[in-house]
Amino acid sequence: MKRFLLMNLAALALVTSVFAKPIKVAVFVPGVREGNAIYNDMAKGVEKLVSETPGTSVKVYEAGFNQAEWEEKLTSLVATGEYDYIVTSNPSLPDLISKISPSFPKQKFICVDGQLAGNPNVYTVLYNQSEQGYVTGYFAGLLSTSTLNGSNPEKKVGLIIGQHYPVMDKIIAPGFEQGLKAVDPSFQLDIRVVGNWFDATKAAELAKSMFASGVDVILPICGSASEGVVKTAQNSGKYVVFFDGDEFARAPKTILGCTVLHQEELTYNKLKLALEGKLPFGSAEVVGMKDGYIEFLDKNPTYLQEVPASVRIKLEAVISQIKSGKLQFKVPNL
Ligand code: RBF
Repeated sequence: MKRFLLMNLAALALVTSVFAKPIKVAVFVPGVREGNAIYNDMAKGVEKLVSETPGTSVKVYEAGFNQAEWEEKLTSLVATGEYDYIVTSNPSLPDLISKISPSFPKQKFICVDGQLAGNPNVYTVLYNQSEQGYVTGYFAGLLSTSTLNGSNPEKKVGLIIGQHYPVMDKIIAPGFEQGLKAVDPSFQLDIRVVGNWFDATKAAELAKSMFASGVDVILPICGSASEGVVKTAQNSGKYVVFFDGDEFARAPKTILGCTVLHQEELTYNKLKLALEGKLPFGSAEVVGMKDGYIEFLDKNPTYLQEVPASVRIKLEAVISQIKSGKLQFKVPNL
């Protein structure tokens, strides 16, 4: 009887090793992938790792633009109990995760572009967007004061945002403004709000009125609504600088700079560490230019052709100061 039991146990061990439980990952997109580099790149990072890792699978769940539904949608996803890891990206997600996590103590979460320390089931990594804002603002200021045809003498630059949120109000916008004022302290930053992350018509109207008031460069951080800003800038002979993704191809003579987040690589690397049992759950990390996760795309042909050398030289000096640690930006507490 004992031998029979042992044989059965051995057979069971064999079966479980051959049919090892697959590792399932869900990507929770708080919005939609299309037209939002930050979300599309997160999903691409997970998909790439899963395609390279036998015994893993991924489901991408798009929660849409109605933020009032996100908590319920995330709770339903977690409640299936199917996923070993839920990967998401957004500074507002840590609060939702904190609400949900106590009811599902086995669920692990990885949140990029967010910050939460102290929950052993949650790992977060925030970008140093003080740096990203500063570099982009410094570049926008240099463009606005340059010899380019579309630049005017007014010291006015614009920022069009989807909505107000702490990372924007405490980190990105102040960083951008600081960069502008490093070019000339008399610069004024004109901030306008679309009210959502998709209304390109509204964003176009805002851009039009800003250009009419003397703005010559706009940074749109408003998701797919940015299309309205790009089109208006093209029609007005003005300029756009971008955050998050490589957007040059959308309008090569209009979009003159992109300070990107390497979100695909960041998501890939952190999930890989989790699968290897090495991700420090419970901690909140910050990454920036020095780590290679934020980059101003200074090798792009549009940038090299369209932007005057005098601008490029000044900008590159600032970038190398940041990379060497000579110029440092601390992310303020949220
Ligand atoms: N950024 C996007 O590109 N698309 C979005 O749909 C989007 N939705 C957001 C919703 C909330 C509630 C918050 C707080 C931020 C959102 N962001 C979105 C901004 C994003 O997290 C990030 O700050 C910017 O993409 C700049 O890197």
